[in-house]
Amino acid sequence: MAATRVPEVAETPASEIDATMRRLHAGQVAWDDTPLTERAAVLLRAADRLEAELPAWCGLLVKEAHKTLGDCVAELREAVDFCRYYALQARDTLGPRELPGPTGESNTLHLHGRGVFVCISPWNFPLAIFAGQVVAALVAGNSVAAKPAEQTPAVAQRFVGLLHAAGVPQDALTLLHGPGETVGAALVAHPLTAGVCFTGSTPVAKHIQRALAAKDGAIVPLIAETGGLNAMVVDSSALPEQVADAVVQSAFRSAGQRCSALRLLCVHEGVADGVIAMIGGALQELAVGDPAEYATDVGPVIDAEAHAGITRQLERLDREATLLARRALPDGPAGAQHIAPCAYELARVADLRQEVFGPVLHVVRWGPGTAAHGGAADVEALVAQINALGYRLTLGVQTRIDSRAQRIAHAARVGNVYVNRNMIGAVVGVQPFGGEGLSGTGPKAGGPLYLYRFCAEQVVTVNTAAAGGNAALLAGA
Ligand code: UN1
Repeated sequence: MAATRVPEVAETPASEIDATMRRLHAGQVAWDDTPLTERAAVLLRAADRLEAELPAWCGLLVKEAHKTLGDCVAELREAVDFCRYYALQARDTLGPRELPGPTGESNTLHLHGRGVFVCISPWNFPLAIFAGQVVAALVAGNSVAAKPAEQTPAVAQRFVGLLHAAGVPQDALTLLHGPGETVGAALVAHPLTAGVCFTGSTPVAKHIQRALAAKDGAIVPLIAETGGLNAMVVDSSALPEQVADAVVQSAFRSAGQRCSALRLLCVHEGVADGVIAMIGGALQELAVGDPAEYATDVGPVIDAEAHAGITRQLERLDREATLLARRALPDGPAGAQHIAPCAYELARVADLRQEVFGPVLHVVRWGPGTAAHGGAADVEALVAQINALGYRLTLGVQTRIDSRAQRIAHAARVGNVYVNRNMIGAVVGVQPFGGEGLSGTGPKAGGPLYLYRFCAEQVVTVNTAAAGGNAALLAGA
């Protein structure tokens, strides 16, 4: 399937960026003064519209992001959930709050928008992550300069149109198109930028952090959600069928193009052969093909550049690792931009050095018999090796021993642990999502702390005794 962009959009000229930021800066004041209930109502209207337009959104997501229909429906659901969750969170938690203190004064905590928030979002969730960032920043009282991924401008454009129609003022939200290196960098460096929310690669997040640190004038917060080298720990008590199902969902769904996806399956040596054989069998059953076909499990990767990059990484794996299984690709155009789902065995956890953002699973064995060549002798050593990878996003655990699952979860330095299930598709509100270390800065999207990071806090302390005294004097006068 060809990587068509629908429609071609022009890059925002450098000369327009400054004027746009000034307009958004001016517009933020009125938007922040709009009652919280009204800002929340805008998000609720947007959620209703999104839901009503499900077929059109699925059509656009398939066309522009090559998502399977199942992924499109899940993505729309997530976007709707973000709008409703942040609307209700904002109403419940962002209003003024009296802080009890000594008598004779009142103390009130007010939360305001920080100013112009720059939201930079990825192509792998062009609707859900784009929407989540933008509506969180807006409902907190910020104006937003939104820069979507270059690969998915039309989804972003349609969503911004929907938000404007739902009541977001033109001067509170603008879309800017173009590469991160030019448009993204100019937005981050702009003096009026009051915060940056970024989802994408770890190197780009670090680049943004350095650029923010180099700015004069203010210390600007960054919310970042980046990559992962996500592992699943399988012990000898795990249910093999459950493991195979969880692995296939976590490693190959969305063609592996999720930061939460499983990259490293760590399977106990006692059950490894059986589990690997079962995964190899399941791999052959995956329907690889046209994402617009209802039955397709694995569609193409996003574009030719991604395809070429993953292909290079696979050439390295062919040299350095052992191929365990590979699903043959369909012939012809349907297979043109697909990566064949596959699994490779590595000797050690530390041999996994980079995230392969595609349907590529790495497998290592652990247990006493593997220690001689650097394997982990026990589960504690295994978790220490996984922690040493430095990414701290998701972890899967497959065991029938509850206390072991709890011990692993406690020792693992990751943001989201999934026990005896797949490890993707965090549900907004109940599974706040995000990591630390090389995986990001938090707070977790879809969680109770997220909106606060978009807010500036102000405490107003009033000497009420003085006011009361004055009032009493005046009354007596
Ligand atoms: C990403 O892939 O960039 O839980 C993050 C999940 C998604 C992850 C999105 N919410 O699978």
